[in-house]
Amino acid sequence: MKTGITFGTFDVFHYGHLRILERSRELCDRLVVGISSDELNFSKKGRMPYYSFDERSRIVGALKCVDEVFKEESLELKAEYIKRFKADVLVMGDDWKGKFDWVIPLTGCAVFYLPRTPAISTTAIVEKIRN
Ligand code: C2G
Repeated sequence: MKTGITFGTFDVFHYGHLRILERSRELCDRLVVGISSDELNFSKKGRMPYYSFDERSRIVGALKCVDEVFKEESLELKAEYIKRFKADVLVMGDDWKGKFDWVIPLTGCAVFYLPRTPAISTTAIVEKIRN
């Protein structure tokens, strides 16, 4: 049983989020997703998410390709999370390319960075709605 793990805020859920989760699930038998806490999002992006942690974790947790969700409190705890869920593969969008290779020697977990889905982002969606 190969366990995959990925992380994100998944705010204002969109197609790019869906595609990374579906492609992550193709690389494993069971997919666990760390949903950034509201506070972690604030530290990453300088603002609170539009959707609360509860809403974001409920939306992602409802997806057929996702088996379990949990709260991601810090980017630095990745090795602990990988060990907690016994993940064999970490999958992230390639905007993070190389940023999480440090977990490999600590966990033996493989790391894949997959191409981002072009031309879609939470920021762009919010801007479009605003205008
Ligand atoms: N993503 C994508 N294509 C997009 C937008 C996002 O493939 N058009 C991917 C990102 O690369 C990431 C995932 O979707 O792998 C979640 O994106 P965000 O919600 O923006 O999460 P992020 O801020 O990248 O947080 O510990 C890592 C962080 O929690 C990741």
